Amino acid sequence: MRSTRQELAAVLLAALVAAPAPAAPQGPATARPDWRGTGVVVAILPPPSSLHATRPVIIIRHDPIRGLMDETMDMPFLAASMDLFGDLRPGDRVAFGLKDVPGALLVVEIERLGAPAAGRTR
Ligand SMILES: [Cu+2]
Repeated sequence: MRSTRQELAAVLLAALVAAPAPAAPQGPATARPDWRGTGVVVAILPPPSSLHATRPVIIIRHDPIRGLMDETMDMPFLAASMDLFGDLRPGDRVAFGLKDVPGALLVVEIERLGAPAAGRTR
């Protein structure tokens, strides 16, 4: 879809200019989210992936995020560490927090809402 392609491009661009993520996993307390949203996990891509060479990427079909994006869309977000994702799998409904950093939106916290997705396939 057009908006998804544009956002993919935006993430790739952002990846070029974004400062390196802090390596130390200090936890979400050190990174208060600027935005909070809900949605469904579409894919989790450990690095290296086609979307980023060194950072984990999660694609979330996010609900409208008031004040940020009014549409539901599939959108990739960068994360500092795969540890953030725990045992999340595609199909899981999640609540997440985003940190607005120069040129990118980072997922800084994410949790499953309700039971794991039914019929998950690895
Ligand atoms: Cu979006």
